[in-house]
Amino acid sequence: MNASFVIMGLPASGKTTFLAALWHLIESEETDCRLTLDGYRGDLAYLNKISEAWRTFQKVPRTSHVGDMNVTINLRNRETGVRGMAYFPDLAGEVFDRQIVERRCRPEFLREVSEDDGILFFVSADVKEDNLSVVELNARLPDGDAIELGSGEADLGAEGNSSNPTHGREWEPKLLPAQVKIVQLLSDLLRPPFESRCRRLAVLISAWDLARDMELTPRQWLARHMPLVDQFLRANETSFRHEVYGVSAQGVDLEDTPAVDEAAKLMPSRRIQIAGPESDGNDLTVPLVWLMSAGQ
Ligand SMILES: Nc1nc2c(ncn2[C@@H]2O[C@H](COP(=O)(O)OP(=O)(O)OP(=O)(O)O)[C@@H](O)[C@H]2O)c(=O)[nH]1
Ligand SMILES: [Mg+2]
Repeated sequence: MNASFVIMGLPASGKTTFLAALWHLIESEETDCRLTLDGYRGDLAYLNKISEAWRTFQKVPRTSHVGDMNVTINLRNRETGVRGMAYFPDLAGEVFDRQIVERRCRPEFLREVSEDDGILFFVSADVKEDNLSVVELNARLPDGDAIELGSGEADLGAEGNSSNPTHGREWEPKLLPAQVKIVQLLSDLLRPPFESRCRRLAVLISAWDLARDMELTPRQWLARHMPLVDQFLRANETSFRHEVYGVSAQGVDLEDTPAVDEAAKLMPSRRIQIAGPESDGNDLTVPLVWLMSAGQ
């Protein structure tokens, strides 16, 4: 069951925190997981550094600051005894932002996608204002009547722009809503140079602790907050066999001191929460098992 996973996700979508929590979970064996650790290859110092940060309620470093990391973790299925190797490339989210804007990708990504046994696609539940309609956005523009007519050249800033707040920020591709970017990244995989085939896709809604009070299933959350992504996936079932999980790898919002104090009383692995289509628990290996079960 050698498996290569492709990890995708915009900046700050929870990729590294997931890897940090996963490494702690399978290395410490504090709780039972479907997959157990059977060895590793790659930068152990990096894995230990991020999982140490995770254990001590520190933010894991942004991948753009430390550089992309590739790790290979050997795993064994506790129930079947089948051994396998899982390859996790931990890339900075900026790599995916660049793909959207520049319409180019790295050759390694092309190769990884052609060999992939499943994609882990991270989407943060901490999206603010991503699903505002044009009407709602327009309502936020300053009132046109408030323009100071006749203020003339005296009002021009250093770059020749008026300092009047009604001169909004110029649009640029990075201002696209997250769900538009996500659909672009997924639809890229349907066209050359990517090989067109049916892929398994686990959508991991990270920071699930922030969404839990909404009492939605992860799939309902996606439909409510990222309807474009939901519709895209439903319309492309033959290209993406997908499952949606809510993942709270960190367990709490690190800015929420009382919640952090409360979480610190727990065994670290118990902080992890994952809501899946079948059950909830703390076993982060469940989406990996699902991805690896292709063809069964
Ligand atoms: N509340 C909450 N926040 C989380 C959780 N997991 C990650 N975060 C926060 O989400 C932010 C991004 O997490 P990262 O794991 O660094 O995300 P990333 O996708 O690796 O980001 P890049 O390396 O920049 O691409 C950080 O501020 C985390 O603290 C979680 O389970 N709950
Ligand atoms: Mg990262």
